[in-house]
Formats: sequence, structure tokens, C-alpha cells
Amino acid sequence: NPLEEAKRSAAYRAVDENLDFFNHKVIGIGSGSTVVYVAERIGQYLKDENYSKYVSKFICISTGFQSKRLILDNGLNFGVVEQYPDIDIAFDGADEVDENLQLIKGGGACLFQEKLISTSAKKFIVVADHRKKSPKNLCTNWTNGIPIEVVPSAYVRVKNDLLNKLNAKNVNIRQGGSFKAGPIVTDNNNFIIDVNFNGIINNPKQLHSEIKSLIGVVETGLFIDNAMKAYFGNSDGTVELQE
Ligand code: DER
Repeated sequence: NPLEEAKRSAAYRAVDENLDFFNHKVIGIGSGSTVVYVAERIGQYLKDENYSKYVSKFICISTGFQSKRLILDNGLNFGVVEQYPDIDIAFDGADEVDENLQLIKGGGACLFQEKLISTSAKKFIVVADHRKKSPKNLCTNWTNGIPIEVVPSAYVRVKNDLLNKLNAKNVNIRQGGSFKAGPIVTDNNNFIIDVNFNGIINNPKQLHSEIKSLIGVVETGLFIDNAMKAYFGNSDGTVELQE
């Protein structure tokens, strides 16, 4: 599968080039389908006799239920951010990356814990396939809207404020579809709202602040001034680095 090859190439290269076996101890593991290969790669080092003495000392911090399974399924040590609030390096996917390394995340509805971990890390590395690289601004390729985590009792208030105060074009509460009647519920027992504004986002920093200030908003999927590098994998196995 060429897309999986692209994801794997980006993830392997990111781990190989950034994981410091001697100085890193607490590793943030994101959520989604690309970061699967980050955990897989670190698991390979665990089985390598030249590296296992270092990797067996790593503490891996999850960003949700799926992320926790990645850590456990690859035989890595699992820790919680309450015990390890200072993270050495975090790897995670993204839905779109703009020319300034600003991100849209939340396609997998894990954005809150992802942002808690990515902003607690000294280094935050994005791993993605080529589809996620925007030629310029956010919402160029990603048209599903900006994910927002909201307190369930406030979702109508947030919807109204997005439409009436921030002039959003459309606002959708993310539904479980054929998998769950009613809205999806996050690992933090909240709802996700996907909000579209008219076209591309020229000032994601300002938009994040405006959305974040609305009552009922827990966190936005705009990750501003957070990622330090992004690896984009291509189907032929080549990888582009943006930093
Ligand atoms: O929800 C997220 O932000 C995840 O990181 C996700 O969107 C990444 O997507 P992927 O499955 O393409 O890696």
C-alpha cells in the first residue's frame, strides 16, 4: 500500500534522525495511523541488542486510548503525564502543515491530549504522508474544518458563538456515523466540533486565540509555534523534511 509506505518512511526517518538514545528518556507518542510506525520503529530498537539497554529505560507517554495501545503493543514502557510532565521528545501526526509549521490536528479526535503532550515536550516532531503538506496556508488541502474539543453541555453555545461572533461558515458536531448513534465522545468525555471558515486560514495564531476564548472550548486543533520539524513521506519511500 503506497500510502502506508509513505507513512512508514516518514516515521522511521523521524525516529532514526531525532531519537537520542543517551539523552532522551520520556517520549511522547501521538495518535493516528502514521504514528503507528513511530512506535513500531522504537519497538525495533528495543529488540536490537545494541539499543535495548537504552530503549528499555524509555518512558512513553500516550495521547489517548489508541496511543496507549501502540506503546503496550510494541513492548514499550508506559507512563502518564501526571508523573512525567516534562517530556524530552514527542512524535505525532497532523492533518495539515502550513509553510510556517503551523498545524491542524484533531482528525482523530485526540487533539486535547496531543496538545498537552506536544507542548510539554522539548522537541515536537510531526510525521505525515505527502498529502498533509500545504503549499501555503492551513485549510488549503484539509477541508474538513478545524477540530475543536468542547464540553458537551456547551456545544450549542459554542456553535452559536462560532457562527455569530467569529463568522464561521459552517459548524458540525462530529457524529459517530454508522459506528455510534449520536456524537463521538473523546477520551476526555468531550465532544468534537469541526468548524469551517471561508477558505484558507491566514492567521492561525489569532484564530486559535479567538476560538479558545469562547466559553465551553477545551482546546482547538490549531497547533501554533509547536512543531519543530515535519517529515513528509512519499509513496516511493522518499521523505521531505520541513523545519
Ligand atoms: O488527530 C490527529 O491530530 C492525529 O494526529 C491524526 O490526525 C493524524 O492523522 P494520520 O492518521 O494521517 O496520521
